Amino acid sequence: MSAFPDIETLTDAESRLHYGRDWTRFWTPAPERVVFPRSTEDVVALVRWAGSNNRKLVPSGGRTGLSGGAVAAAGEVVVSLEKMRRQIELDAVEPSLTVEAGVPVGEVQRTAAEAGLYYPVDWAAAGSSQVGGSIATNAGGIRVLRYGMTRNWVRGLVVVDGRGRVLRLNRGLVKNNAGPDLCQLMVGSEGVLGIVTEATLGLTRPPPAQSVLLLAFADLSALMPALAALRNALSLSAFEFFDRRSVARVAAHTGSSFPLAEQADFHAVVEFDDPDGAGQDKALEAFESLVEDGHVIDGILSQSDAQAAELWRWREAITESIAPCTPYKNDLSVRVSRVPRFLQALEALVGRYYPAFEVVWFGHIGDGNLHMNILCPEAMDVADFRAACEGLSPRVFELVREHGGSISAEHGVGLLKRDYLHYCRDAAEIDALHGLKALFDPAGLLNPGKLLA
Ligand code: 2HG
Ligand code: ZN
Repeated sequence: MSAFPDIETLTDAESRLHYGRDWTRFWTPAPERVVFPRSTEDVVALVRWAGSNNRKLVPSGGRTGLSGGAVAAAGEVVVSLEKMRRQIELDAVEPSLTVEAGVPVGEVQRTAAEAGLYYPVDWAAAGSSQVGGSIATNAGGIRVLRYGMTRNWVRGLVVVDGRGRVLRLNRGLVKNNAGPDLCQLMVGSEGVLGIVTEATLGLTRPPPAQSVLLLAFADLSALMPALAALRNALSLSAFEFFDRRSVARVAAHTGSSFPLAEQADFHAVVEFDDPDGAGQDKALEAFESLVEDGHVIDGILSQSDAQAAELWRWREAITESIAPCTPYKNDLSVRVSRVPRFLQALEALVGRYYPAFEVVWFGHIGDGNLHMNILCPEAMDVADFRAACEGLSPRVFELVREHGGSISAEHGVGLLKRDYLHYCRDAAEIDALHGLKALFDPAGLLNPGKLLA
């Protein structure tokens, strides 16, 4: 036994509820306490204390996760990084920004913009999510098509592992082939190998002015030909699709009316470079030929930044619009070339097995990533709903396996998908993951029960 280090702590019921959960609502938060380290050394002290006092630690950022990765439902100690909010160094030559883990991702984006630079990883919750969490989950978002996931922008990390070691990984280097890359190993490791306390993030030049096309599709099979045609014609930064139910939910939530006259089952928001309006003619030409081919039935092209932002809202507001329905989330991916066949098979499966539920589809189809949200009927008990969804999940995941895909394209495994990991990772791989866990966290102090059973 050792004494608790001198670190700010909250134990009141409200704080334990607040910090003990993420955006998922399937578990009852029950942490023992919430602690707020202010330095890497504090985190080391906490890991050592946990090791000698038989405690488990749940690293916690902005808790905007959707897989229960930051849930503390079993008496754990929540380690909130939110007081570690220093921006350490902006290097305009690299260019890169080094920050503590609790800095919100939106603040990274703002700091970059103020310096005439750009941090391109972006998603609806970027403003409230934190750098450490975005790295632990390898957050993706709406511009992966052009810029990739968070991991593409991580140039260095400071991590405290489950042995209490401070690992200073890659130290901001662009090229570093001195052996395997432990820095990238930590990205997406969901807090089970170590707690990120500092990060160096690469920045880039901002994109030129951009415009947005909102399209209505004849049917699901029109999506991929449209993506291919628009990719040829324009310099795309996003191609995000959503279905008719998403539109209805966003309309009800925001009180806005959908700007297209033609109601369709599927839509996409397409963002492209449009310096000095040079993309407009090309976009119209591409749009017209998609209409001629019968793929697209209606569309609108933004004429100002404000209108582009309005069009984006139809995609970005989906998650918040459906949140009150306690959605059971599926975050699936297959290789882009396999998307059409996969979507067809999934559509048939959903029609057959989910007739009692409202299923909302949207996602980053250009990355092969589909979000399928099943909404809890108003009259149904949440526990019964979850059990019903879990009963059906194996059918969906079997399909994912058949198509060589992943059960978690970007939200991570956490608690929600842990028991399904074998649908996309084989026994040898899962065994290797357990080996990594034993190497970095032999006593199992960090984020127990997440990712690995
Ligand atoms: C998005 O793409 C996020 O908007 C959330 O990944 C997806 O709510 C979801 O299922
Ligand atoms: Zn997403």
